Amino acid sequence: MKRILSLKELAERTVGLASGHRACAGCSFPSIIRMVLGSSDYPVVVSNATGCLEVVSTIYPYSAWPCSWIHVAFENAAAVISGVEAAYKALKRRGEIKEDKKIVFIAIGGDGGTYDIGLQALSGALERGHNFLYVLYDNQAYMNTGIQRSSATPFGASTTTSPAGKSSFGKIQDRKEIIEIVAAHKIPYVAQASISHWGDLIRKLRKAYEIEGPKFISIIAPCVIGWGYKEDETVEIARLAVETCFWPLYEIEEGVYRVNYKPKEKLPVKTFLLKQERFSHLIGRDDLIEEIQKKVDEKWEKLLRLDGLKVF
Ligand SMILES: Cc1ncc(C[n+]2csc(CCOP(=O)(O)OP(=O)(O)O)c2C)c(N)n1
Repeated sequence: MKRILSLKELAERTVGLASGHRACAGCSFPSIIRMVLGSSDYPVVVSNATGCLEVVSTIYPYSAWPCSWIHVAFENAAAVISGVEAAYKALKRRGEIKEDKKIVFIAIGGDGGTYDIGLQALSGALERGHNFLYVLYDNQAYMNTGIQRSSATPFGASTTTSPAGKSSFGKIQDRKEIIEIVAAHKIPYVAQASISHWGDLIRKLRKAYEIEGPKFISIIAPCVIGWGYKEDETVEIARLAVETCFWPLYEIEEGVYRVNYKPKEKLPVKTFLLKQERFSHLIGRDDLIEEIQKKVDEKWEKLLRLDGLKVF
């Protein structure tokens, strides 16, 4: 296991998303990508599904990516990185790439490109056992096309296609359990992380880069526009997601669940919800807030029960 980098070391690494990209002020994914790229000791090849990240970072003829980077469709980030990784293995077999040369392959997608339309490509790549890391930046809606709900959008959130109003309180369905779906492929490493707990995130990334086979890390990605909060509150919102257990930090390594962070004092989920415009219609709807709290508590208690258990 490689040691965790300090923030200073990470900042000094030249590999990272270059300044000058056009992400919104306060967007969380530039930090996510800097950590993802900066944590690798090896050259990196990225396939990036269409979505906000791809759109803002590669406006022709510019690119903010200092590594090999492939823009792919909404649906096939994992399929494309599978092909690249297979080609790399073939080139090694032919002696065109040296046996000891290590390259890290990463597919990156938003929640729409992962939970929804890219799910079949992801599932196929996991099942075939390609040696790659899938990074999901989970901003919980289709932000790039105008904040439409996705299957990652939380219960009760208002989006343009699940608007809160007189006859609705926002999205009526629960989030899809993507971590459990991915884990059901019995891959070596699955984790959930947050930029607010950067030491944990870097540790997870560096661990993933050393593991052979498919890896999946889901990172919460607060969105200033879609969630509705002030630009300087991004890390705070991500932290509240963790401290309320709305977004628990955990990993499943070789089938063993591990809860990585147990808040000393679990904050009520209300403190996370009511900081955001997408939930502002819940003010005065204590019944719905209680329902959300119940869902959070159930999931957290289930995780605590699983902590330390080997499930496959
Ligand atoms: C097959 C297909 N359907 C729809 C689209 C239109 N489209 C482009 S990006 C996008 C939303 C992306 O959402 P997400 O993956 O959550 O990323 P975000 O924009 O939130 O970063 C959609 C619907 C498309 N490009 N391809």
